[in-house]
Amino acid sequence: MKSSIKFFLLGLIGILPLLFGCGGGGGESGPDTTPPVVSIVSPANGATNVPTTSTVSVTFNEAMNSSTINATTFTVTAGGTPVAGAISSSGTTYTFTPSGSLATDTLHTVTVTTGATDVAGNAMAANFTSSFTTVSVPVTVDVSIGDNFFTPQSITIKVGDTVRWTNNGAALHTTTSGTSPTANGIWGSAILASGESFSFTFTQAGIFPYFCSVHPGIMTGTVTVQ
Ligand SMILES: [Cu+2]
Repeated sequence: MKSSIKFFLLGLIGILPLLFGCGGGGGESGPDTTPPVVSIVSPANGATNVPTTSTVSVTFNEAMNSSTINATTFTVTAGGTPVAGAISSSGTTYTFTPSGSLATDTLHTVTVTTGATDVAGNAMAANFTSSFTTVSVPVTVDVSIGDNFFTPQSITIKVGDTVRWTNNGAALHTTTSGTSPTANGIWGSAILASGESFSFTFTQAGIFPYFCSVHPGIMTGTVTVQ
């Protein structure tokens, strides 16, 4: 009898660690209940002069159920009218590629609805919206060169527009970018005889002073590009 009690006690000691030990591993987390959010949108919200060949992409902060990101839940509208296109994905980024060029000079709205869910099935807390405006149709604006002035002296154009200077005077003149008398190399015509023209297309916004290198300090002008 004594030996059987001893074996029983030894056995009890042997299983104690199984009953009470090894509890410190922990680290298991509860189910994912956090709504996903759009962390990056391209073009950026409020962007202007967006090329009409742009695609539109949204990047989520976590893995999504890709079947829930479709033509119903991820849309682009132009002036309220849906834009036709296809959706593709790479990682957590979903890209809308329009079927054709976007409309020019138009406010576009990007929407991702709460129908989009993450892989755990959590919907976005609210619809995501963002907007951007496409470039306007480029135009050519004329500036007349006289003896000795530019007319109009100051003009305001949009990104993508072209300025065409024409020498309507009798003397020789140039149009040279920079603050007179220092050229900055953005553009510079050859010396223009009467009747000759020079054109330059502005691809960046900014304020661009220029002058005539034949008559520095006398002939200056400014192109403001928005
Ligand atoms: Cu001049």
